[in-house]
Amino acid sequence: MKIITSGASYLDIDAYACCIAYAELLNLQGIPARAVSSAKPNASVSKTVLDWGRAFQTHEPLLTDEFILVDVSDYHHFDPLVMLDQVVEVIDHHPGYEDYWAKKLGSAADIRPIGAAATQVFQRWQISDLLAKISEQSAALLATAILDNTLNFTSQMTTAADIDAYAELAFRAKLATDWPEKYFLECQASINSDLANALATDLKRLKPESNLPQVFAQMTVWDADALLQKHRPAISQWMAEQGDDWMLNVISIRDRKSCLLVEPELSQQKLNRLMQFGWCSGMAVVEPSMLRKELLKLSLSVAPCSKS
Ligand SMILES: [Mn+2]
Repeated sequence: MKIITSGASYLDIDAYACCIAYAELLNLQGIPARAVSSAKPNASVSKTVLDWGRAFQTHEPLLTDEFILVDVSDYHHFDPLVMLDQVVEVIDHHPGYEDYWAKKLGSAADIRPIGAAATQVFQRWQISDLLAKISEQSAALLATAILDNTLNFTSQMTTAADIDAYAELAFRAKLATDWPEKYFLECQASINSDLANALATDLKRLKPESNLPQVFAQMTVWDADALLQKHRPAISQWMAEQGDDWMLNVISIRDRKSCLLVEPELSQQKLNRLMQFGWCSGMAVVEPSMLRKELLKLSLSVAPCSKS
């Protein structure tokens, strides 16, 4: 059995969509495969998305299982059900582990800079000549993952392939033209209703020697100013409880900007080594918006922080 899974701590819409849509494709091709995860979906898996009703499957682990990882390639963060030496395929768009997997898996490692891993999975559907048979739900999931991960096509990571994939998938899923705005407003509503959970389920803990703050949270909303106006004190307090080196990237789709909330001086200094920021009372605005993986990429290109 091929087990399709992703990261350990939470599932965003991209990981969620890739697991489900890729399992569906392999099953259509006659390959036994299941979407399985120990992690819970985060705020990017909005209410309407959950209502599409495509849930993960349960699975009793067998020694003969093989693992396919989607939307993650850093093996420190794999779902705990994964047996590392039985990983047979990796599909991801995060930087840092390309060489490791290329050596291990050759062409079965598909790790490249692209807006969404969902686009990579879409391309597998396309190549398979089975696209006409994709379920409406899988098409809707992949399309929404592309919207989210490309920040409604405003991220610098967006490629022509992401735009083409969305057009094709949105058509097959019969998504309304106002779905992007509706989707990001739903994500914002979900964050508003449970702030601590939203922060905890899009948070990455990075190594101390990394050139980025050790606690790096991110959330994507329609209107970041409204969110921060309402919740800034609570957010700052929650983040400070996670450590003394932290940042939060609040991506505002409507305004095409990132609000970086970075209160510790040390954390601001780390970021200042990567690019210029105009700090103003613990915050800097970046236009156009930036994703965590873009900052990660920048951080890999400068010399490591000294471990003093
Ligand atoms: Mn992704």
